[in-house]
Amino acid sequence: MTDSSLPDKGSSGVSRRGFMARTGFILGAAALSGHATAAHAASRTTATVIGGGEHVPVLVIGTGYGGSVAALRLARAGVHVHMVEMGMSWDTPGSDGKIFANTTSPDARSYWLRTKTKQPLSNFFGFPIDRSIPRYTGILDAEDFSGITVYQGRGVGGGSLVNGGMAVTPRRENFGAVLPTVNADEMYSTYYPRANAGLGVGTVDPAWFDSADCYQYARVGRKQAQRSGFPFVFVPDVYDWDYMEKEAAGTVPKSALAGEILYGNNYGKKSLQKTYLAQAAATGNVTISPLHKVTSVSPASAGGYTVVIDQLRTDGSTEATKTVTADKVFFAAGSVGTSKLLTEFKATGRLPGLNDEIGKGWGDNGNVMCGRANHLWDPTGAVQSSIPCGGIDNWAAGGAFAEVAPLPTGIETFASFYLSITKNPNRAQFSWNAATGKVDLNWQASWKQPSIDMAKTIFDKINAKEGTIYRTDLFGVYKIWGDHLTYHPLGGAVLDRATDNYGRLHGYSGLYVIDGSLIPGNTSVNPFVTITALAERNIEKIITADL
Ligand code: FAE
Repeated sequence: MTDSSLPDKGSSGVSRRGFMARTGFILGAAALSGHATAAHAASRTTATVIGGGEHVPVLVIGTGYGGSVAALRLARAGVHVHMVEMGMSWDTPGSDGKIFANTTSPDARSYWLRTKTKQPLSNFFGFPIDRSIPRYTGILDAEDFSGITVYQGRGVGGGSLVNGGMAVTPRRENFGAVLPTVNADEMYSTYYPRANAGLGVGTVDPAWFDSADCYQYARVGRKQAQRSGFPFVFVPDVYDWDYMEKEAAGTVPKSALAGEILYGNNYGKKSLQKTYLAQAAATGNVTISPLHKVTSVSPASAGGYTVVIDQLRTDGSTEATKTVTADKVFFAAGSVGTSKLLTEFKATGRLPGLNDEIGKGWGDNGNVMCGRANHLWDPTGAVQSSIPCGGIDNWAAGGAFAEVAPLPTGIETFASFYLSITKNPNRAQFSWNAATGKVDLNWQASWKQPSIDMAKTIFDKINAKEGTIYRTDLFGVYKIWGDHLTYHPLGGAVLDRATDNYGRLHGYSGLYVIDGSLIPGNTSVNPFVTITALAERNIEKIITADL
């Protein structure tokens, strides 16, 4: 497959887009032994796309963390798994030779069916920075609900394609509030270690960190946190740290040091394509249909479930509608995706026996962003690694854990930037809107105030100590807080409420939830290690008891 199925930068159309839409995807023979290899080596396409009319033992909706764990473990247990993914396969370079667009120059590849970018940092020096792009099934979805924009990855690998790779296990003492019905001893002895190993988690070499230009911003963050009495902690990541050191040395193509992150990393980051999904493919038991979106699941008359799937074109239109049956269906479409499907299916009579917990318990992991303006003697560096590696832990005292995040603009900004995860208690609910035929989420914009208050327990103190101020130019004109968004949607089909204590949906044998929608709104840190560990726990039980 050549590179021409992806759009030219800034072009209004794309050539051979339909090719990807019609092409199936299997990760066969793709398992990578090293992670430094370019992402385009991570997968291989063949015409194995689901045809319609078939019967499959297990169908998994979505290819993010939960779906990938389910696929790998089921496949290793000898079960054939078909994965259905609404996003693209992300295995083919565009006309610039890269699979993924750079954060500083978004193009059609960057956003899911938008004609204008919706960058989380919408402004710079007060000026709006969003730009027009061709509508395309791009990698980052900025999904708007009335009170919040939820950012999500779209494609084979789900959120692992677009996220910062920060792989954080919650502190043991906080776990009881994260997943109250789960045995913490088992999680910390078995499933967190299993998840960390499967994801390829590692930590920056502290000695290299202390000397690397690309972490000047993090060292400034550390110095200022410590001067105000806050602990600075190194945060593990799935980025290949050896590869990053080579990037800094100039011996390999740059990814983290070229500012790649939000729209994909071309090298270095161990997305699920290179870890769980590659291993799943190596079993020979997993097939994936990209650009296929599940629209209906209902009991089949002969047993099992009828699943209706739209095959999408890269302009978002439907090329074909297919119907298959499956003995078992795993919902792994992410917190928002799974919650929307289940809420709709319950309300519209396709799965009326789901219980009243469906759609409830959704939270934003307390996400809020802010920037600070440093003095001229505290430059944060023109070249910043896009991969954060440290955080400020004020969870116990102030309810906030703040990532010291990069601003990879390529110029010196003297800005420190942070994404805080806070103990925001507010929880929203999804509901079916019959008038619009869509699922609504009742999150209110004002519900971010507790997050702002908790983040201020850190940054007001640092500003007072340093004699500095908040940046007001990153999220609008004179707007300090990035309080309109989340990167970390959680909940909507909460464990032991909408499901049993292992993700089996109440009311329907053979239907499971295995993604972030199981977690009731907050993980106290970045969520994907917990999503992966919980999926490892649940699938082990399901394989033993149900298959
Ligand atoms: P997810 O990974 O979202 O996968 C769901 C998949 O299902 C997606 O590929 C969807 O396209 C697909 N899908 C949805 N609906 C359908 C449908 N109807 N039919 C077929 N397919 C469908 O779910 N977390 C961290 O722990 N550390 C970080 O550093 C971090 N940084 C982030 C940065 C950004 C910009 C973003 C957006 C997220 C970040 N996250 C981070 C969050 C993390 O990626 C997220 O919690 C997980 O990806 C959620 O995993 P799930 O398996 O629940």
